[in-house]
Amino acid sequence: MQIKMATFIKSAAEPKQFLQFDKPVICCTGRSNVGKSSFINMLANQKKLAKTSNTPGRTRLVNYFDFGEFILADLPGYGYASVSKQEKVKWGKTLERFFELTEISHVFALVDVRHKPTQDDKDMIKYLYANIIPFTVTTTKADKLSRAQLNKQLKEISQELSLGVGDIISTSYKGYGKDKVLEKIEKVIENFYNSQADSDLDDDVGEGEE
Ligand SMILES: Nc1nc2c(ncn2[C@@H]2O[C@H](COP(=O)(O)OP(=O)(O)OP(=O)(O)O)[C@@H](O)[C@H]2O)c(=O)[nH]1
Ligand SMILES: [Mg+2]
Repeated sequence: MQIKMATFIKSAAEPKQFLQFDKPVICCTGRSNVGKSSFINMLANQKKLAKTSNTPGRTRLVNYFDFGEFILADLPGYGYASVSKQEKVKWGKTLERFFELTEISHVFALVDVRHKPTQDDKDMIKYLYANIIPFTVTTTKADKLSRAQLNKQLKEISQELSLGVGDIISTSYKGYGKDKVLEKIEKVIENFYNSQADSDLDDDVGEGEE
């Protein structure tokens, strides 16, 4: 698939501002500074669609982007050490409410390929598992490693997260891995409309019986 358009829709600071859509919603999660906003820009083929920053904790809101066939939501990063405990709890709650209130078709759970997944990364992935939210662990910053280092890291990350190496998509904001991400998104979109068609069919059956 090809991305034909990508525009910013809106930021939401609190649950009552969260939006509902009639197209699939795909999210990016990950630690502050992992490269969520850069990942979105890479997919959009735009440099400044999502604001990126050297300062961790830049994205403090849920930012919605319209990608035509789907919605991409950039979520606040977790695990930012210099944030007050109070603020961390608030972000955690906002994220949790987001997951509760939004029908999510897929999550790209981003982890930095240079490091072992942190406890926060593991907790995030556990949360997705427990809540039956489909996700793909996606590593960022592949351009910072040699091919050999990259393979070694991918192996270690997959072991840490009890995944197969083949389950992980490795990316870089320079475009590496973009084709695999788009392939995944294409399947997510297909599933979304197939399951919608199925539930329409169920509705029809229901009406016929009345
Ligand atoms: N070399 C390299 N740098 C990257 C890559 N992705 C992100 N970065 C850099 O990492 C820093 C953080 O990127 P962001 O995209 O702002 O990270 P974020 O996850 O959105 O961060 P928060 O909004 O703070 O949670 C920036 O300096 C980016 O330029 C990548 O694939 N390769
Ligand atoms: Mg960001």
